[in-house]
Amino acid sequence: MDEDAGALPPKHQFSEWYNNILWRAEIMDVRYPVKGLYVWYPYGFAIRKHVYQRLRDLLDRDHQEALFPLLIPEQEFMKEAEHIKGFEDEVYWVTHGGTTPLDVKLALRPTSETAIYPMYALWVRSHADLPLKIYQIVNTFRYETKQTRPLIRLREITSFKEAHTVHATWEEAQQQVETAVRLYKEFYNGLCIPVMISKRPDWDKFPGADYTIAVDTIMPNGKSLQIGTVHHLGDHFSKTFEIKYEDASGEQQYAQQTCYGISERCIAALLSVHGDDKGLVLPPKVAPVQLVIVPITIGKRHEDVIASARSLEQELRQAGFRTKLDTREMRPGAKYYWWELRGVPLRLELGPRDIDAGKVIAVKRTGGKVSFDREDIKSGVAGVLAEISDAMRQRAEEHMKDRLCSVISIEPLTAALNDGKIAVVHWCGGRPCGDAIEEKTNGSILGTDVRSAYVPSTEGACIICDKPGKATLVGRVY
Ligand code: 5CA
Repeated sequence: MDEDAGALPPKHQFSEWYNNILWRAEIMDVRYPVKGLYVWYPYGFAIRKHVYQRLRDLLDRDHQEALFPLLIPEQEFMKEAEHIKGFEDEVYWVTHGGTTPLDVKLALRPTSETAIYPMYALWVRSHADLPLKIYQIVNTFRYETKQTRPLIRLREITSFKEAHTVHATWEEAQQQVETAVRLYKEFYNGLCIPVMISKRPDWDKFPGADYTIAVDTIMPNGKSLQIGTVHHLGDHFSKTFEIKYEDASGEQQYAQQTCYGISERCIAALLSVHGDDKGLVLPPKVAPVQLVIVPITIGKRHEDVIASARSLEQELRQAGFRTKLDTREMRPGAKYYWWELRGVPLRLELGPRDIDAGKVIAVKRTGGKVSFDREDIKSGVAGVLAEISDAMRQRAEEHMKDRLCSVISIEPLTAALNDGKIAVVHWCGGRPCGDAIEEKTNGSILGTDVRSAYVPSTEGACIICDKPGKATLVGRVY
């Protein structure tokens, strides 16, 4: 790593900060020679591992994990009309096996409905097979034409968690949509990332869905980032793929379906929402290293300090904390800088005087120092890590609140978006007014039916036509 390449740009220069933090903290290497494809460094991958483990744990409560093929035969991919329309410009096709042209072209999955649902047609037989709730975590490919960005808009999405559920009735599928939204809220709460949940306008729903509920967060530059979506698919796909079940009275019925996905955008949000001018700030629950011990060794006490630090490391590891003892031959200050950049939540400093006094000094990545009695180190550390999580969550929520505003006419709306805000307006729900809002402000309608503690679900006159309208989020988006 090029450690001499100057300082990290300040966080308020967000795009430079983001591009820098990715290589400086060894998250992604962007030098892979294919546009939109990036390489996970080991440290970035370790963050991913902890984040995705949390996602798995949440899903494993009542979903089953499975794995479907990457390649989808053309005739399956082409079955659902809306779905094809939505994805036709984004699909990579495999046309040859070696030098032999394939009889049937194969799509690299952009998402897996058309890989999974032909199998669901075989698996679902009777109402006793329902509900069926399966997920997989895979790579997917989308030939994105908007600007690609690491972790945010990829052509190979490496960490696509997609869940696909099958239900007997539309209402049960609707219930599942709500359950999935709650699950995503819990996931992001664990990452201390505040979210806005809303119903996307019809023209922005998933191709082939009845409706789409989106989970967005606000990035430091004021743009909103869609970090998860939940789709009610109705019977669009079950009719195309013949997913039918025999109901209690022996009748054949088309099933009702949902699907919901999260990608490595959750990591982009994690790094961006919490980071600061010194680098990353990772929530303890997903930090690959939760505690770093930096021994302060001076002169004769070297051996003694290292021995104490080792025993401290061992004790904390045994207690289940992801602990790292940094014995490299570097100045302590350089080590502090190194671990701060990488977002380690708590640094423990141990010098001869601390050892003699039976103390350990702890420095929080979120600011502030505490001194622990060596004997109470385990409970002390656990308490401080919990405090760090709370402080991070609170700080992120304050940021979100600061970014939200209410607006009742179009000029102030444009001004608010220019100012990096996400605005709540009233909108009648009609496409012409929606288009007018988007064109006049160069923004996007995120959605209606907003579920956020900071957005009152009021009604009022549409910002364009004055007819009755619902609270609607508008912002600039990634
Ligand atoms: N089959 C459904 C649910 S799994 C689906 O594909 N939905 S999606 O198109 O909305 O994608 C799910 C989530 O993946 C999105 O909400 C977004 O957060 C993320 N995502 C979509 N495209 C990309 C991309 N090119 N790069 C990174 N993440 C992406």
